[in-house]
Amino acid sequence: MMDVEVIEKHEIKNRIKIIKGDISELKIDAIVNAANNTLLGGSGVDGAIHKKAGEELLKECQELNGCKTGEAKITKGYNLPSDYIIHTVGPIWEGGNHKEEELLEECYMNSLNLALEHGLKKLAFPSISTGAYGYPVEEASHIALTTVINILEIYGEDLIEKVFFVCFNDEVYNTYKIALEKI
Ligand code: AR6
Repeated sequence: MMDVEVIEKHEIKNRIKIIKGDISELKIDAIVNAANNTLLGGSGVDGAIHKKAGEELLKECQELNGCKTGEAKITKGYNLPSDYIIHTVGPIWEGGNHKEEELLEECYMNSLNLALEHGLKKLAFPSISTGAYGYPVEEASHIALTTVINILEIYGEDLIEKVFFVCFNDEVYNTYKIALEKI
């Protein structure tokens, strides 16, 4: 027989879905962008989002005055299928002793808080910091999942219904799957 704690954890895990694909093609309340401090676009997921959303996104981003590492800002989705984009800036991996873990946690927390403030119940994250910023995906996936699970324990399904983790390739996808099973 499962105890209450196990059942609760199982229910929270059901609100998380790990999928493979291009986050810019997703139609959801909000997608999260792994941006940089300028918020003016770049390569990777940031490049794909800006390209698909169009010039209007860049214009709105120019008004935002950048974004500090670990913080998050919201814009409309423009030509994307999704309604909103939450831009967050992950830490650059510098070996692990430069507050990387804390800053990565903040990215997930601040993004979820912004979603909550705007009444956005379904959102999707890319694997923040694990591309150009070099954060090892095994560590990053564990941080991403545990941080989100802890927040979903506080905010019920009526507030945050579903969180998707969108993995761009098999390696990232498999790492997230294994990380979730271990929690
Ligand atoms: N959909 C989902 N995931 C993607 C996509 C996509 N379309 N494209 C790439 N990924 P990265 P970072 C994955 O480099 O490490 C930019 O230049 C990718 O495989 O996009 O946070 C910014 O402007 C990886 O698993 O973001 C910053 O300067 C993950 O997304 C810098 O890169 C993150 O890779 C941010 O670096």
